[in-house]
Amino acid sequence: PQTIYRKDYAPPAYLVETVEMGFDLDPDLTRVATRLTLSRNPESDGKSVVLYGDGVQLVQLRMNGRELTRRGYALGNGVLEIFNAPEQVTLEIETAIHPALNTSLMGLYVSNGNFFTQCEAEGFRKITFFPDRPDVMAKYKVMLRADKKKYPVLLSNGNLIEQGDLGDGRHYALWEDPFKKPSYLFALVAGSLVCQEETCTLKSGREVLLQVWVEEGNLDKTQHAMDSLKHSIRWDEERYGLELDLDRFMIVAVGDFNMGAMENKGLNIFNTKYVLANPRIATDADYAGIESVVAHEYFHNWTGNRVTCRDWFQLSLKEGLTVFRDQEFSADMIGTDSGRAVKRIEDVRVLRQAQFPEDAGPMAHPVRPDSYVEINNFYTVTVYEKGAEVVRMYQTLLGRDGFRKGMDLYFERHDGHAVTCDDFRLAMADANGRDLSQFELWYSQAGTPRVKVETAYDAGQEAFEITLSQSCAPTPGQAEKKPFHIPVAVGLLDSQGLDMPLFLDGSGSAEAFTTAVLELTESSQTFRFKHVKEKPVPSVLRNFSAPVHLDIDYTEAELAFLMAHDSDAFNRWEAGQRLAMRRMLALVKTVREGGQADAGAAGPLHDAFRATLTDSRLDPAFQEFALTLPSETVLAEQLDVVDPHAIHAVRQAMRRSLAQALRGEWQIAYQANRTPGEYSPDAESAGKRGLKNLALAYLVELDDDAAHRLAQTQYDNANNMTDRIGALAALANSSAPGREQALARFYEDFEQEALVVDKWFSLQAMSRKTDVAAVRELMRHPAFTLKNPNRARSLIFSFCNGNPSQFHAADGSGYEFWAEQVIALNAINPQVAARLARTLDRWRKYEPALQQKMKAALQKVAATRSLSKDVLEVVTKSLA
Ligand code: HT7
Ligand code: ZN
Repeated sequence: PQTIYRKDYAPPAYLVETVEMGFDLDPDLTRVATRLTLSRNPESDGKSVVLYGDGVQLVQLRMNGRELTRRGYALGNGVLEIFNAPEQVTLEIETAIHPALNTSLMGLYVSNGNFFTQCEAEGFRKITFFPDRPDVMAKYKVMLRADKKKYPVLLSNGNLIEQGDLGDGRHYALWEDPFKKPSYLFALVAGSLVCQEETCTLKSGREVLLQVWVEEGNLDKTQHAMDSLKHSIRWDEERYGLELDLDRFMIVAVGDFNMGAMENKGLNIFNTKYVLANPRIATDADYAGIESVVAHEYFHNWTGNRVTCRDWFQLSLKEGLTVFRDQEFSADMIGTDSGRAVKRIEDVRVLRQAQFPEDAGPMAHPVRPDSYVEINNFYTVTVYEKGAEVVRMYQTLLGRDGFRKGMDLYFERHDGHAVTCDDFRLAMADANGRDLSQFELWYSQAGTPRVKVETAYDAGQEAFEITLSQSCAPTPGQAEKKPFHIPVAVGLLDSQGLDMPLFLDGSGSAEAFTTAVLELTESSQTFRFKHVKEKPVPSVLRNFSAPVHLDIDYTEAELAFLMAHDSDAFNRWEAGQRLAMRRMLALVKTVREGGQADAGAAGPLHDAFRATLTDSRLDPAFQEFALTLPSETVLAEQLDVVDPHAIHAVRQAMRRSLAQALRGEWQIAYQANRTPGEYSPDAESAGKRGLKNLALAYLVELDDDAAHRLAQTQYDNANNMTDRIGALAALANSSAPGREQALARFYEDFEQEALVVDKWFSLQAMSRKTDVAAVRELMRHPAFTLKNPNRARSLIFSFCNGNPSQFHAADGSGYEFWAEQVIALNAINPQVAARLARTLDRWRKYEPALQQKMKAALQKVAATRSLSKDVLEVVTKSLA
């Protein structure tokens, strides 16, 4: 397959002004009539109109009123080229498509009898021939016609202009979107749906209609999504002065969806997982996920839709920025300082768990990639989460006010246009009178930089020096890296654990502050603090001020001290993680050398954990994170050769020893954090439930009768899904006599709720008791299907990515299973298959015996006939 390069970007030869579409909707054969008005682009000297089509049948093609013969155009490899077209062109295109056969869930497809579209990134070309690229922005008018009984609701972008009967049992609706948009933001929905609607008065006084559309029977699960939407609207007005520009904003939930949600202009389409919630079916994490995804899609209306991407290499322009905005929104919704810190910890955990490994593997790519084979493979944690970190660094460097000035200038310059990551950076620089040219390297260089910290204290001079040195390992195609511009936030703690006032030499500021943002721009730099009265303990990279690995030598005593005293909550958490990590890595080494995973000697860690667990001043949500050991994936990242079984054994031993040593404290925490009464998903209650369920999970590690009874009682008495699933997960990992019965009962109680059945599959897939054979058995369950992405993810992905000790079975049976599923999914849904294909991309990091078996599984997939370019790109790059 062809590789597309960023350097080859050329503006389109023709721009589209208006798009009029007529859909005659039928699941078996839908006809689409499209009329485009185009004009030659003064920025291009091309003379051909270039349209893309993917799997669509061309029924008719007319230019300026005349049918085009095969001499006037060429059609091949998904490209329709009309040669020597005049300056102004009207094209009439008729296509035929087959929505019911479309299992890729891209373009127009059918889910549970209703029609939906998904056009990002290149799905519009599965509907009609079109210059389907984001720098072609046009105004759309869309006529939908369909059977009135089966499809009473007909929705598209913008405003409803007209609707009525067609007389033959069919009806129509005409929609007009007043804003220019790229084709990837086009959407239609047709079917039997119901909605919750509310009006909302904007700051300007304008009234808008908000709707959340779902299948019948789900109206008792839409309130949280609606509330989240209203909060998002308010927040964007207040924080960025950005108002909703439409009179009507719709969210529609669909059960078959490749990703989380899609920001189509005025008609957001969502995976049901990110809309439907009530206490019976949704956990605290689900509630938080809905709030952040609703916000994310809403925020795209400005960062993505009003200002969009010039080409798909710029994807992070909208995604990194919008993730940053949704992260800040969620933090503000919690409202407390400790809540903000917990949110930051959560986000950094995702980064370390998923993005750092990606950045160190064969699929590593810059935030703004240089090439791709299949753009769908680049909706990655690097583009999204590292992209958000890059945006956050502007705010760290420029301050909140400076960042806001940059945002204002960005919209002033680029509203209504398709632009690049450079345009965003220049807006930030110009609005603040700063030179941010070196900052560009965050977009163009892949890999996670390493920052090494060395310190020296001179008591006589009362000076403390911090030397920061940076490096970055090679990544595919990038052997050498230039130094990044890295903001490193630093504080100094005195012997009481209090922040010292900081006087940074050369800063020109006499004002004392307690956190300094050091700007590391060279390979190595020394920063000198004056008036430092005693030897401090430095707190470095506060609030995780840059997405880097930090090499710093702390003693165990210093880590325990930071864990207890640092005013920066993120670094308090970080100190605990370092302490645990150090102990666990030492044990992994012992196990690898044939020793026992004896975690009993972890005295300082037990003391530090006990102190955190029993400190009643701490926020329970913070305690939960601080008392959770680094994950097996994060541990694996620290090792040159990964032995997943040794890692698993050590983490388990450590959990058991913490359960044993702190048994009484866990029991007290369990009781103290009950949340009796009516369920509420607010952060405070959710934090308590989180800590209580962590206490339960530790206690059940002891696998004794008392713990089994505690879990069983919690299961029986739960009035919400968080507590129910917390208890069930604990039971599923135990040898409790009631384990099987609880699992069976859970299924019976919830078999009508697809999202809960997903949880049931997922929980079993990730249980330590579930091996490959058990997963195969679960696949035979009548509720299992590979065709629904949520269901495939709940069982297959959960097992392959979330159950390392079983997936990496020494006989390679997990890898054989993985290959079979990638191949099966490839035929159904290449995008989902390619996601699963990523599971083995770090095979070279594993111990040789496993490596060999992983390689064989990858080769098996690579050798499969009719492999999609999605999967082919992943396995080829993995094997390279
Ligand atoms: N911008 C949306 C991306 C998306 C997507 C991409 C490819 C295939 C299917 C998809 N569904 C959604 C989601 C977002 O980041 O907001
Ligand atoms: Zn997005």
